[in-house]
Formats: sequence, structure tokens, C-alpha cells
Amino acid sequence: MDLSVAVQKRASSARWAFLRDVIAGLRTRPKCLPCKYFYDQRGSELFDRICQLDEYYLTRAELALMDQFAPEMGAQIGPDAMLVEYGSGSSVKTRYLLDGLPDLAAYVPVDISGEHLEQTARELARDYPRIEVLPVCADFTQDFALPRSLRTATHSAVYFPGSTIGNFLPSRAAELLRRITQMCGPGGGLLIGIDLKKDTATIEAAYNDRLGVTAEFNLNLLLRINRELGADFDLGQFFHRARYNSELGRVEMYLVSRRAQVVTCGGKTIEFGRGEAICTEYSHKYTVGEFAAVAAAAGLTLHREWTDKNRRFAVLHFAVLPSAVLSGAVVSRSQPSTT
Ligand code: AVJ
Repeated sequence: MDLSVAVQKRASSARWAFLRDVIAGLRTRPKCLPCKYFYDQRGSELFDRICQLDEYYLTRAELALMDQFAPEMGAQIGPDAMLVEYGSGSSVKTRYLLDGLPDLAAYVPVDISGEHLEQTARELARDYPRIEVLPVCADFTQDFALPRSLRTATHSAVYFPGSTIGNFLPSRAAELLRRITQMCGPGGGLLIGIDLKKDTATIEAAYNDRLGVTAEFNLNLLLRINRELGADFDLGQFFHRARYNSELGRVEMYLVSRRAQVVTCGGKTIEFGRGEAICTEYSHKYTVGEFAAVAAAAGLTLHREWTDKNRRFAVLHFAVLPSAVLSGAVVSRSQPSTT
């Protein structure tokens, strides 16, 4: 099979998976859509703008931690590692880490947004000529193969910043962490960013910015479904809503129908009642203790924690427990996010 055929096949199977997930999600009650589909080219750009918003404290808090503690984090990861980043996006935070990791065997950014990934990988390869950059376009909730590096790595370390793990229900997060444990093996580690529990007002402001960028990011999902799946969502007839559910410790993001309406997608009709909501994203918040408990169940032990003085955000380093690898805990397949 020549390359263009292979690329087309991958694109069409990705489109089928997208269509299948959208139809399945819109047939569920309450309706939901997997948040991983936010990140088309436009969605990735909008997300980068969210990260620069005054209200979106997460990125600033995490960047400040990286700026201050990257050398300590690098020391935890150790020399001759293959650094695998989950959901690399624009790899802004990674640069701090790469600056402090002189003996990296290779850097493997993994992202679902292909174009964005290629561009970022090119820029990184240019700026870090001594590091081999091996991008992998994949959905990290599914199995994917690690590429071979020119230099032999003694161990793998997963970097999972941005509190993306918050998109998963705690049970799904545990499954994903278990896969990370298995992938890294003995001597491996995980450096992960976690948004911490805090007052509702601060959290809700971060997901309801004054400029409406988060609303646009949320609505862009419908635009993508229209464009890629030939649906006919009227964007003016849905609005953005984000609430912090303090009982479950998560932000719940919705697209709410302004009126009763019928939408067609993939030859199917979907009915909406007035005020009916599609859940598009959960963003779970943890205490360090809560998250360490989830990770412990996945065979990871907390080695170091870095938090800002307001305790808004934490970067945590976990080591793979040797017993977790030896026992070869059964790894089950993670389902797509939100649900
Ligand atoms: C990329 C998943 C960490 O949950 O805060 C930002 C995505 N959604 N604003 C988050 C997001 C709305 C973000 N994560």
C-alpha cells in the first residue's frame, strides 16, 4: 500500500470513529460528546488562546512551577530517558523540561491533532538539535507503539501536563495510569500536572471567561461536526455553559439548546428539547492525596510534589513500583473521555 493510500485510509477510519462516537453520544441520555474531538486545527488554536486568558489560572500556575522547578523535575526523570508526552499540543511547558534535561535519549510528543503536532515537532527539532524528536499522532486512550530512537534509552518517562487527566472519570484515569505504568516499566516514571480543588468562583471563572473564548472553543465542536460529518447544527441555537459540581469535584461543560429543534447528522435525525444540554467535557479537580490514591492503585508511588503558594496547581512525580510491573496487572481498554 503506498503512503497516500495509507494516509487516506487512516483519515477515513478516523472519520468513521468520529461519526460513530458522535451518533452514539447524541443517542445517549443525557446527550454527550467526547471532549477529545475539540482539538481540530481551530480547536487547538482556541485552546492555546484559553491558556493565555486572565481567568484561566491553570496554565500560568503550571508554567510558573515549570519555570521554577524544571531542573528538579529533570533530576527525577534522570538521564538517558525516552520522554513521552501525552497530549503535547504546542509543547510550551515541555521546553522548560527539555532545557533542564541534557541527556535525553529522545522526545516523543503524542497528540491527536496531526497538523498541530507536525508543526510543533518541527519547531522543537529546530530549537533542540541535540534531541531526537519522534512525534506520534495517536489517541493516547488507545494502544499505540513507541517509536525506536537512535540512542538507546534506559527507561521511559511519561510527561502528562495540563491537568488533561482531569477529563477522565477517576475510574478511567486509573485505567489510563495503569497503561502508563505498563508502558514505562521498571525504572520508569510519570510527571503529571493536576488542577487542585479550590473555591467554586475561581474555578467557574476559568471556564466562563469574559472574552467568550471558552464558549467559542465549546461551540467549535459543533462546527467541526458540521464540516467533517455534514451535520446541520445551527450554532446560534446553542449556548455554552460550565458549572463546578463541588460534590463530584469537577467542572461540567455543556452546549445547551436554546429551543426545541431537530438536527441531522450522518443521515440520522437528533431531537433536542428547549434547554436540553449536551455534556461536552468533565474537568476533574483533585487534592494531592486523592490523586496519589488513584495513582497508587495503578502501581505508581508519589516521589515528589511541587505546588504554588496558593495551592492552585500541582506537578507530581511518580515512580513505577517494581511490583506493579512484575505482577503485570491486567490492562483494560480505556474508553473515550467524558463518559
Ligand atoms: C486541556 C483538559 C486541561 O479541562 O481545563 C479548558 C480543557 N476546557 N477550558 C481543562 C478546557 C475548557 C482543559 N484541559
